[in-house]
Amino acid sequence: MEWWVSMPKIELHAHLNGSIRDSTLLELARVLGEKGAIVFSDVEHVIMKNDRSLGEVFKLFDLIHILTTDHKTVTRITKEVVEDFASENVVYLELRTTPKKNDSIGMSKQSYMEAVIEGLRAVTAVDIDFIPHKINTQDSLNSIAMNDACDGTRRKKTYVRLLLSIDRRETTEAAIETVKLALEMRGLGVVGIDLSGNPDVGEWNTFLPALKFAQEQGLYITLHCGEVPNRQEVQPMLDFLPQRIGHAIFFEEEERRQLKTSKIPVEICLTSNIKTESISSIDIHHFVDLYNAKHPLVLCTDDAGVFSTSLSNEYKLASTAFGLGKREMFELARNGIEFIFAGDDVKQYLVGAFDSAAKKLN
Ligand code: 6MZ
Repeated sequence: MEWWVSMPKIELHAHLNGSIRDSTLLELARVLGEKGAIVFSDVEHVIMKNDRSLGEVFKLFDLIHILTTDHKTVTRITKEVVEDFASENVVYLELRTTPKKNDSIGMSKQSYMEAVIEGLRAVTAVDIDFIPHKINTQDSLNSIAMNDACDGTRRKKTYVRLLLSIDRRETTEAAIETVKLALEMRGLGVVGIDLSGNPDVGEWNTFLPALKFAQEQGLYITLHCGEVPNRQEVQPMLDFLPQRIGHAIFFEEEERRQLKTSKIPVEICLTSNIKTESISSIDIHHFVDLYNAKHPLVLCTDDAGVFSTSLSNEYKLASTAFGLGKREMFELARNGIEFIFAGDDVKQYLVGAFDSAAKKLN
């Protein structure tokens, strides 16, 4: 496992509230239990349950949101989630979360996101770079050179960028509000929009106006696409030409052909797909077909907390299940640089970070 942890990695599909440590969820549940807001023994086994259907996963999210939705807790979980990814050498993290509004505690979508940003600022274990700024290429190369020269004495650095999620339960107006917020928060590391939530709920046309607006304004877009069979949706989603899609499981032959022609990168979440039984067995996972076709792919965790996984574990799993060696897995991770929603300066830094790791790991 150690090798998979020390390999630099890029995480592009991680939901904040799905990535919380079990220990934190249990602690939050205990506190709410003591206040009489919930019955701790009722929720304990729900949190600790291992395998869940996709439907059960969304029920769990409703519970998690009860436990986490106050500003202080949002800040805490953000800090912990980022530290956990950084501790396994994730050098670039795109974290996505659904901005939430809760009048009873004075929370607006904006104040929710401010609490997230507060969490990024609170990270102490590593240097977090989340504010986009123009650094020239020479600076970037110098910074890698310094990293190498100091060899371990310099603090580790992780880039973080944020995606705002539109939940499929939301109305068109609510979705547009999220896009407007993303535009306002561009200077604070928000780079794009994600469409997620229970795939059995809502319709593509409800979100299309908000997504079009986001696209026109130059925000990057990633869509959960084909997580359940839905013939009305996959085609229009591909026609929309998002910068990336997540999952891409239930595709008809023609849709898979269109995907391959379009070269839209796919965020692959192996453990999530297996645990929710969207895919019955790993050896029939579409990773193999797409990988063999040299389609752009990136391995991701989806919900590291909910599915008890980590990005290192996803790489190890793919290596074992598909018979790929460390060199191929390293290349796969490195190829992710091309699909990140960040500028050339960040890409340049990451190329340097992978080059320098390659020297040490080989
Ligand atoms: C679709 C998912 C998901 O946004 O509250 N989410 N949406 N498919 C999945 N596959 C398992 N996993 C998570 O994080 C939790 C939210 O992310 C979305 C759901 O909308 C969930 O409520 P945030 O931080």
